[in-house]
Amino acid sequence: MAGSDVIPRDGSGPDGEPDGRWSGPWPDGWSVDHVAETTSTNDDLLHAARRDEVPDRGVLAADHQTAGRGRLDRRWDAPAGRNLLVSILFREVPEVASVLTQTVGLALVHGLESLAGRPLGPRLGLKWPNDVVIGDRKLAGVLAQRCTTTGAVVVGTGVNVGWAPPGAASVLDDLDLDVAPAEVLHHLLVAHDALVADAVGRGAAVIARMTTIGRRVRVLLPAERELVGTARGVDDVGRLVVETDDGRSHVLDVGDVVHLRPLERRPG
Ligand code: BT5
Repeated sequence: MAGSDVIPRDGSGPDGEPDGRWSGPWPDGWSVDHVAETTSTNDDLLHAARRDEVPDRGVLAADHQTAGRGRLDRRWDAPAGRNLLVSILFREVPEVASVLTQTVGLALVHGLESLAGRPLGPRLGLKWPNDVVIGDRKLAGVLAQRCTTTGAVVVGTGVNVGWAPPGAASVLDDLDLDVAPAEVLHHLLVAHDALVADAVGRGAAVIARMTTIGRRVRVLLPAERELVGTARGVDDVGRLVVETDDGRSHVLDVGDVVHLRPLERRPG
């Protein structure tokens, strides 16, 4: 995906650029709410989903989360006001729910390219299942949760805009972009609209940006099991296909991936 001229700028400010404020304007169809502090934007939207308070594509952003969560109840860290902490409620859920998660991740990649005004691949890409990475360092994580009563899905993302913990990447330091979290959200939503409008190209675009494919990986599985092999692809329902050294293929639903160095060939 090329730079800002490719992505339509619907809903941008009077001078054609979003102005970085939470008041918007936002692209059509998104209802964006912003709070200074909450426990977790995912938790808030999961509660709201049950009470019909928030519409489809309702968005909640916070400057600070006191209990920001990753997968498996891990923590998500960010100092107040520096990063994008946001969740989106999808009441209309496709048959394959992982499409929602992947689309948000890819929309972030495309949104950042739109902000930069140039392509940022192959360094900026997706890492299976739900990370956005620069090289092998995490720039953003995506957490999808289903509301058991309504079937709605909340997709939350934490993006390191101005701050990153040690070993992780940020938009400021690694892409050299000094932008406000609200601006990143604006570009993410515009890019999301473009991806939804091109449902056929979307799947291929996810695969094209999935840096895990072709890599030698260690996948940490539930119950402390692990698998080492080469990631061969992602199937139609978002599962990772890993070929182990004995030539067998394994199709994985869940897991944490570590990208390894390529196997060194022994001389002779
Ligand atoms: C994720 O989980 O990557 C999903 C993170 C989703 C956070 C958003 S923020 C808005 C919404 N509301 C929430 O409460 N959550 C969502 P996982 O793959 O499990 O990664 C979590 C791990 O990443 C932690 O155990 C840390 O090691 C690491 N980590 C924590 N904060 C980080 C950060 N800012 N940048 C990079 N890595 C981080």
